Amino acid sequence: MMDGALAAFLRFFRILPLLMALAGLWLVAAPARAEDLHPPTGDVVLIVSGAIGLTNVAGEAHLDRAMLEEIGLEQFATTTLWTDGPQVFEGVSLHRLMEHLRAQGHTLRVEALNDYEIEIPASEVEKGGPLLAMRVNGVSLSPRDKGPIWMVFPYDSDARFRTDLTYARSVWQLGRIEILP
Ligand SMILES: Nc1nc2c(c(=O)[nH]1)N[C@H]1C(S)=C(S)[C@@H](COP(=O)(O)O)O[C@H]1N2
Ligand SMILES: [Mo]
Repeated sequence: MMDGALAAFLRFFRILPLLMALAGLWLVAAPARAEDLHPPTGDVVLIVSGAIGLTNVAGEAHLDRAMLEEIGLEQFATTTLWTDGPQVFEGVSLHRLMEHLRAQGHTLRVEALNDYEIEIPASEVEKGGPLLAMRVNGVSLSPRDKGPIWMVFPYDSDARFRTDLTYARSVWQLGRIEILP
């Protein structure tokens, strides 16, 4: 009896370094995962859900303005059907956002705050294509003026952006993108 207890005690000490190594690994790995996409601190302006590799809230990516700006701002000037004269749009490239969140799907369902929604094939989310604009001519877009996010295309740069399909994809008051497989 005594021998058995002693043997078990000694066995525990033999695997103790392994247990400590595993605990150490967990301590290092757990915070690193949490840092991949930190929780939003400001108002959430965009929720991305579905087939993405980075999430922070309930299996979705909840993004505030600062988080979108951290991904990288881009801008271009173009005229649009809905504005007078050339406008400078500034925001995050949809292509870049999809890369950042490690999106895997083939279709994006883009949803506005007002129930409008439309699907876009992932293959058409190209560099130099759709921009999630947060500012026009340096001024933040408010919800009453097509904000907080307006998906615009560089309409002036190529005739393929001046089609009814692209106009229909120019979703304003954009609030959510679901990545479908
Ligand atoms: N939020 C939102 N974005 C939208 C729409 C809409 O109803 N709501 N309509 C889309 C469609 S179908 C087109 S053709 C263009 C142009 O809409 P307009 O003719 O009302 O200017 O905006 C697109 N973006
Ligand atoms: Mo439309």
